[in-house]
Amino acid sequence: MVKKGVGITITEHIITQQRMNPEATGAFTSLLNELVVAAKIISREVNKAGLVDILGATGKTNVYEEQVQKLDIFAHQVIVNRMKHLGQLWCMASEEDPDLIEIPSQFPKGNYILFFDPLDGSSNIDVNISIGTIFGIYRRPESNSTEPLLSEILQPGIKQVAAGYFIYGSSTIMVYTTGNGTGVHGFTLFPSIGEFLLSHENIRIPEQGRTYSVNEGNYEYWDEKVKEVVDYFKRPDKETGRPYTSRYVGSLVADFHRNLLKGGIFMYPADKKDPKKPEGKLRLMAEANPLAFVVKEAGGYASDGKGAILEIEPQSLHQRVPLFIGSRRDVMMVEAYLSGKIEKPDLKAV
Ligand code: AHM
Ligand code: MG
Repeated sequence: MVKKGVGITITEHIITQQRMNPEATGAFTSLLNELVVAAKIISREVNKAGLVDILGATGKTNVYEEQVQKLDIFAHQVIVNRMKHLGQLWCMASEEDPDLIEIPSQFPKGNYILFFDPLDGSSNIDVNISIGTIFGIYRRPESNSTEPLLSEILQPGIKQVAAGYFIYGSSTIMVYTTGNGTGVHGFTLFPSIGEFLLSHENIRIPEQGRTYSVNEGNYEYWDEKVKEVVDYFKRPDKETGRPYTSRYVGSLVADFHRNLLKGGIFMYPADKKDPKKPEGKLRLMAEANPLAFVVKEAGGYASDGKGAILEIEPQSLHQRVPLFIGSRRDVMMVEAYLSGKIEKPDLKAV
């Protein structure tokens, strides 16, 4: 990994990127900057969590007899509160809110739409494993509507103008891209100065990985083809670098980040575990689309097993989708097999 340019702050970077776009107004810069502030606040709370036992169900008290809030609800509120007054957003949608989040009438509205998962990996919050915030930004479609309409807000992921995530781990890192060949860049939070500094410039995901990430506890709930493809990654074969190593943290952001840097494939297939979730667990708008946008820009690929995640026409705000994401060759092979283009899993066929 190239680690150069240390000393460039995220703000500086966003401004430089903005200058490359002649139509840019600065609106986008202020939007991203405010998101960074929200993430710093979330990061501080996440770091504090183990110390003050802030965790627990909403309404419980912590060791100091203070009213505590679930950390994911806290993160949701921080983002909504910081973003609503900016004047750059047309509306927002969060994984923690069933409805569209409108901008209160006392604040001006803008031309961007923000989708986010405030604290992804919620099952890992209280066990000190990395969790994250995921975001995807779209432009408001041209229309005469005076209020946000769901039918206009729901756009395919390919229309995102920026996407990324914050990972709260051994360090807090922000990874983002504005697409269109501008690259994927990572910034590490230096707590002593409170700034994100460029640490991972122009991240490229390896064409093929050596790692597969999936919750294999669901094996018996998968269809036969998914079982077969996972078995394939485990079967030894020198030529294609198998068996792959298994790595599954259970925080999408953490699993994705590792595979982005080192190569690999993350899978959350559809399963028969819960009849209410026939498409698997992950959400299209707040989770799959932003990471699909990032991975595409880094040279990778994301599929639902039939086609590109970024091309899916969303039908609802919280729609779930099977997700196969990571190194291009690995994901292409899985898609080719699951969609019937090749008869058996075979990395040499793609
Ligand atoms: P969440 O948004 O409620 O945290 O759920 C999403 C998380 C992902 O981070 C992770 O990849 C997945 O759920 C893990 O699910 P499972 O425990 O079923 O493997
Ligand atoms: Mg999530």
